[in-house]
Amino acid sequence: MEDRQRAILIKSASLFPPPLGVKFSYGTAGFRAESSILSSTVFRSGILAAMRSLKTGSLIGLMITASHNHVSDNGVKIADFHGGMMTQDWEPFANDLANASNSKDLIELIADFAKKENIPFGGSQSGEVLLGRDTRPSGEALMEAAKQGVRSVIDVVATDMGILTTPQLHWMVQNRNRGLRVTEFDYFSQISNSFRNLMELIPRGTSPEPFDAKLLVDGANGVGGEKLEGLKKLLKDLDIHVRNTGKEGEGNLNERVGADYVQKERVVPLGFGPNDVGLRCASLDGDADRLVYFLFPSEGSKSIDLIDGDKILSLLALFINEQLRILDNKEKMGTSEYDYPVKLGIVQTAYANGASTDYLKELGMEVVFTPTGVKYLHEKAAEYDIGIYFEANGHGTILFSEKFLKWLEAKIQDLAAGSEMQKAAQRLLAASNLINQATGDSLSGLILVEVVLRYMGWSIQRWKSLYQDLPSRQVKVKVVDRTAVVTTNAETSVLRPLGLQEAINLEVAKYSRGRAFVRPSGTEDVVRVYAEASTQQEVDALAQTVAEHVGRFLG
Ligand code: NG1
Ligand code: ZN
Repeated sequence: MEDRQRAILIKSASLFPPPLGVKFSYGTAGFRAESSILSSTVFRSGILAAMRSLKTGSLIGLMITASHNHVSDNGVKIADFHGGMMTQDWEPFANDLANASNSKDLIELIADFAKKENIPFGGSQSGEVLLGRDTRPSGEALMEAAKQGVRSVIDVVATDMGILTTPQLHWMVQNRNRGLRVTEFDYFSQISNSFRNLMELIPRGTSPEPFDAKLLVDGANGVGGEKLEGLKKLLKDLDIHVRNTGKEGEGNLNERVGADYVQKERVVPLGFGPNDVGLRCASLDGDADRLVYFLFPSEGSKSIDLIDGDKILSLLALFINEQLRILDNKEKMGTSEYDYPVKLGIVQTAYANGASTDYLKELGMEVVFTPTGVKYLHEKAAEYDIGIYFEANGHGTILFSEKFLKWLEAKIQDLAAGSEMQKAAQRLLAASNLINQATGDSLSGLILVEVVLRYMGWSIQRWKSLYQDLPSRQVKVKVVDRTAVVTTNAETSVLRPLGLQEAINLEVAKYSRGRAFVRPSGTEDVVRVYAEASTQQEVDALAQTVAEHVGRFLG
């Protein structure tokens, strides 16, 4: 590293001293912490993103958000050149950077890593980092810290995109690196144009009942509601009403609102009431990368009927499968030339309701499991021609491989105009343009769900009855050191502390259809407990005793 670069880094790093005695870890979704202790980590993440840009010769993204967490928290994560999460190979370096206790150690770490990775500091290569933030008040100052980090690497520019949803930033990085225009208008246009294409491909007169266009959306008082207000102007045919938009007087970010609250607590979010009984409702999270639907079943009821990520996944899988079935009709095709063995894969985590997995498997689909965190699900889904992944909490998307899309485009040209097969191919192509190919996105996901429900002619009640969820319960246990829990088998069994898994097994064995697992959260200082059983009473008891075991083993 040349002297000029070293001097710039030393000077700027001295403005962002790290907090004493805090250990940061690049977890499920980057770094997260109470916002007041984050500026050094965000500044250093700016350096990291700039180095990644020099290394890859591409645009890199940096997002400042703590998603569904409390408004006083914040976080930072890096979007890699393909628009997905940063390569896991760089996570140890990210941790070292965040935890370096002084500027001197920091510069040495940077110099060593740059040498090892052949990062051309001050060479012919230039770089760029695209930055976005959610609506958290702490975001503004943290954005400045991130920009200073980026700019302290010579020849790397920082482009501030202001307030964005997390998926918008990922989408922008992916598409800019493909040479496309990526303003917010481009993002909205792509969604609305493919929505229109899909609407035109809905067979007329097939729906058994008139479709209720009205949709109520809980924006979690975050960035998603405001963006949806913008997007919906381009969407005729949908009657979207956004609540909890975060405007003055509407309430606080994620406080008794939003997808995480609705999914975990199963209660009506603020802003919804008895007048909404029976209506189709959806909930976004604070940075708009999660989506769940819900239904307020009756006036007196406090709880809701939840339609979680697993059921969104099932609906989308049915739709995709149906189009593939139409396309694969060999008799009508009369030729084997089209007989492309499309591999459709479904990716879930251990949090997926057991009933959803059974349902998908009974339909003959290939279902695979990964650990929690979209970085794992996304990577797995990308192995298929069409990979559909969703976490139960509503974070997910459908990935279409380049190879499959090329094949699809060629087929659309070849197939008879207006034929059922051509329409099926067009629907798949439109769906691939609609739903975010970089990461799970509540806005594009919501619009795709809406159009698929119309295609199916389904009400939310019909959708809900696809299968009956097994009663489940999630609880959090506060512990001194969550890293003391080490898991294996896609997080379904505990290796350490010794004896904890045996204790869980004994509890699970007491219940019919019992299942339980524990894992350390990657975003909060807790150990999470998940349980399933055949009745709510049983599952509550199971979750409770497992939580007690966790407390005892880690106390
Ligand atoms: P952690 O805190 O690691 O459980 C949570 C979610 C993940 C993922 C990340 C990122 C659950 C149980 N966990 O991770 O699925 O969405 O946040 O936001 O919902
Ligand atoms: Zn989120």
